[in-house]
Amino acid sequence: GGAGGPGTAIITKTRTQTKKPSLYRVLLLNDDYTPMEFVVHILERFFNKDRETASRIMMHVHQNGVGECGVFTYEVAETKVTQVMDFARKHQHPLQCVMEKK
Ligand code: TYC
Repeated sequence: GGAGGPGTAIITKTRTQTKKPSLYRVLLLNDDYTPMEFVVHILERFFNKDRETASRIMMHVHQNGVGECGVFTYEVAETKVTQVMDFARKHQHPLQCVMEKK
């Protein structure tokens, strides 16, 4: 039976929005030249961190080489990376910002 003829069937599955968007970590990488204060400013300006949280993340990156600024959907993460990289370049700092799938 089924609309496609003998041996066919149409199965329709209805579900209420169980698909969650993929999430991406935005990471800052350490380098020897970008001023600590500049990194703290980046975290306040683009990741809405308070000064204390921003300072803690900056020191984590300084000591460990890499650290998480936030977790976002693809488009938002991409925008954050671009904003940070453009701002760092404008101020002639070598700061690197990347995203990775969680
Ligand atoms: N290591 C830099 C310094 O000593 C500070 C720094 C921290 C740079 C975090 C980049 O993502 C960074 N001035």
